[in-house]
Amino acid sequence: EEIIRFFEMAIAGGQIFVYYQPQYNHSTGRIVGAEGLMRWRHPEFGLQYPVNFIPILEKYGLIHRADLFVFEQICRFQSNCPPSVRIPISFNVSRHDLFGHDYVKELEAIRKKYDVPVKYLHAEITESSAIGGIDLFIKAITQFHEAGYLVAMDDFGSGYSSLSVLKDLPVDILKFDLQFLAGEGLGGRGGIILNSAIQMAKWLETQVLAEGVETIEQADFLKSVGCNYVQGYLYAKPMPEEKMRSLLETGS
Ligand code: G
Ligand code: G
Ligand code: MN
Ligand code: NA
Repeated sequence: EEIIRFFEMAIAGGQIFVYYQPQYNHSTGRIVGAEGLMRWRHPEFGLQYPVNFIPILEKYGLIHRADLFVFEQICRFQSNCPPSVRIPISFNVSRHDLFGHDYVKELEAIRKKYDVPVKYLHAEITESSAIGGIDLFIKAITQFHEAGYLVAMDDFGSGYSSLSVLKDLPVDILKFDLQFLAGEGLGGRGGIILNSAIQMAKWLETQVLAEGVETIEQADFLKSVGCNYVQGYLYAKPMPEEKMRSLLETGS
């Protein structure tokens, strides 16, 4: 009770907000999308990143409330964005959002309130949270698709049963996290696996986006294996809403 009230106050006080990290087509240099990332600016402890507070929100049953709030912020951003420069923005879905909620219905009510076309909102589910209960995700993906949302699988390759998760979850976009190579260059096993996974995604007619791209070597490798969509510090760090808006409207 106490902590729920505390969190509502954090939301009401503007402490919870969204950063945006652009995604690029590096063969054209154009921004093709962005990911919305939750931030918490605590009056005492400063800017907090999801690793530090999402587990707490999950533990206290607050992540559902938080994710709906983030989704609403993204919808508001989209509704204020001139249609000529609008791009799809992805929102993260926790497995807790899907338990005991008609989540897609809840999202749809918010989206309609802001009158944002569904093609400008992409759902992101994390591969690792699908393990140990895939039925929930199959059902959710079906509902997302019926409502017209594209679905991305986040952190693909970082879990331990990527292939079986991929087989059962009909996602539209695979996000490869280059962190899974963990310092190892792209010349070794990691590069071979990444290259093969990219070709596999193409056969599955699934789009591929590499995230966590930090170096020119990684970018060149991705180009050479035909992975055109990228997100990472090499291109742009997550940024505040105003900065993202200006990037879209003026190009800088
Ligand atoms: O922004 P950062 O790279 O620190 O985010 C780390 C992770 O936190 C992301 O990969 C994502 O899994 C999770 N995350 C970020 N924003 C949200 C959000 O709005 N909702 C949920 N459920 N997870 C998020
Ligand atoms: O949802 P997901 O966990 O994929 O969110 C991506 C996280 O990774 C965010 O917290 C973001 O701040 C972070 N991130 C984005 N680009 C890079 C990068 O190039 N390198 C590293 N180490 N982290 C990144
Ligand atoms: Mn994500
Ligand atoms: Na990720």
